[in-house]
Amino acid sequence: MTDLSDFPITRRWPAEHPDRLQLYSLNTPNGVKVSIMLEETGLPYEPHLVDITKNETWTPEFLSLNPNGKIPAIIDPDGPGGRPLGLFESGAILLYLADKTGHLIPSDPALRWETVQWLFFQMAAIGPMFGQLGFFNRFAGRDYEDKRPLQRYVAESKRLLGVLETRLGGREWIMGDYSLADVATIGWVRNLVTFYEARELVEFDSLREVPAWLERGLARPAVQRGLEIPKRP
Ligand SMILES: N[C@@H](CCC(=O)N[C@@H](CS)C(=O)NCC(=O)O)C(=O)O
Repeated sequence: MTDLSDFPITRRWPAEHPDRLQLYSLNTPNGVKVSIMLEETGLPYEPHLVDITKNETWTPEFLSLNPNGKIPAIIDPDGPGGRPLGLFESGAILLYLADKTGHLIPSDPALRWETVQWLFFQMAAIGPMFGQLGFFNRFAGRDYEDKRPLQRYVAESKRLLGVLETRLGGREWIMGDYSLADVATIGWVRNLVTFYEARELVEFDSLREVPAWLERGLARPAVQRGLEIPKRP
């Protein structure tokens, strides 16, 4: 049986099945990227709920796996060379899982890089900008008198949705075929128009391609399962 005792995180979140990939996460837009990916690939895994509302990512055990104190993070007991590998940053984890399983990334080198490019677009633009919009529209920033930060993130989020809208013209998915770029982006767009209550603010319904793409994504059984893993308490 695989021994994960070298990973202090397993003391707080013990592995019942140490031979399976260990997922430390919560079903936030960043968290669900990995659970959707795992559900899509069919790789056996054991999810552990890390409650960010209780600051559990800032415990020494969690920080031992991700010094940046953020979900999601994984340990793959069967990493490179058959040795356990710990990994954080959702984009890195998606690429790792795609390479490991041969799923959701094209093998053609040019198409592979194009997919990586759209993954980075989500990581560097969609996630941070939508996240700030959420803060200023739905959470603590909502009470700020100065509305300029909110306006800035609304404008930038609308612009980014426009980029996605253009890209999806004539394509069913971001890369044509379903890929990890869609896996990375679906949860964020869904969150923007639901949890962050920004549907009207960003004039989502004036778009054609993005809402249809979101609907296609949300219809996938693996996406539906992944969005609930690990479920908020
Ligand atoms: N760039 C990171 C961002 C991860 C991230 O921001 N995670 C949030 C939840 S969506 C978190 O763990 N927040 C807890 C906190 O900051 O206390 C990734 O993509 O993995």
